[in-house]
Amino acid sequence: MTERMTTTEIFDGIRFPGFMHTSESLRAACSLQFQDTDILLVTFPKSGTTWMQQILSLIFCEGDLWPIHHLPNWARVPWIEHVSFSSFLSNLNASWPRLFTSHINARGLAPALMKSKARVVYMARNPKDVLVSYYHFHRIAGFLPNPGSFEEFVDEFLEGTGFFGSWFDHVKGWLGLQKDLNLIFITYEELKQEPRPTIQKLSEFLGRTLGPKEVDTILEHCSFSFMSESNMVNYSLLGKEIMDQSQSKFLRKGVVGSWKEHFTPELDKRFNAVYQSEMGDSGLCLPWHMD
Ligand code: PPS
Repeated sequence: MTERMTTTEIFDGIRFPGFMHTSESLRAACSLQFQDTDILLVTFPKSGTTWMQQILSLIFCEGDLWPIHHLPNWARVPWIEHVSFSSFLSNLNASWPRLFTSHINARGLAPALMKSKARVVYMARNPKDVLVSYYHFHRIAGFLPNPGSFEEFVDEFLEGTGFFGSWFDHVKGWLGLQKDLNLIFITYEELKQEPRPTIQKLSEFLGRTLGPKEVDTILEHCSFSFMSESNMVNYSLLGKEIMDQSQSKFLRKGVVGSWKEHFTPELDKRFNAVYQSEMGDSGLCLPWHMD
């Protein structure tokens, strides 16, 4: 199981951890036949993927919490590019729409998606918080290389040469397709600051009307405290060689703005300059303030 732990798979010029991906699994994801009823969660890593996987499961479980307590997130809302995707696919809950996850960029995945009316939930987060979360994740994930110094990691992030490619290309690619796809854009920050209306907006997009009690149940089971304790979403089911949470937890802080504890004024200036040149004239309406 751990034999590809240090393998890097390069696909379309982007590095992927070979432990979970092969060129075949990545190619299969990009040619998946989506159904109109499918729901695909797309994120750049560390943008709130697990949080949204939990929310999507809760929206469709209609009060039956068995899957929340007994099935790991990766089986409920599997990554389509994962080597084991086909076995997850055959075990999906038949009474839910097919719920999928992907970290692949729009260039790779949008052509297959456009052949259907599948709904896309694109979740994104302030890139400085993504970067900090990703840095800590590289320290605990056995299938990712040691991140080196924080400064080196910032450089790699800004160059877009890290695992899963460029955050800037990911966000610009997917949000640039808002008119072509059946897509809702949700931010980590709005979910944190206004969870109830954000979940209501999301469930309306997904065609589910939720009563206030259902929303209460969702809010309780997607809270940082509940998820931190739940083996089904906190990745404690994985062995230490895959994820060593003795140093830092997968659900680490779960806050907005923890980047401020890590960025020096010099790094911040460097980041802001690249952000401005990459996103400044993108024409996208992005909610993050970089200061
Ligand atoms: S991954 O590896 O790409 O699937 O990681 P991902 O799930 O996208 O991101 C992990 C970060 O999301 C935070 N998280 C949450 N924040 C608030 N509330 C809830 N319920 C929640 N669940 C997960 C998690 O703590 C990671 O962020 P950091 O900043 O590292 O704490």
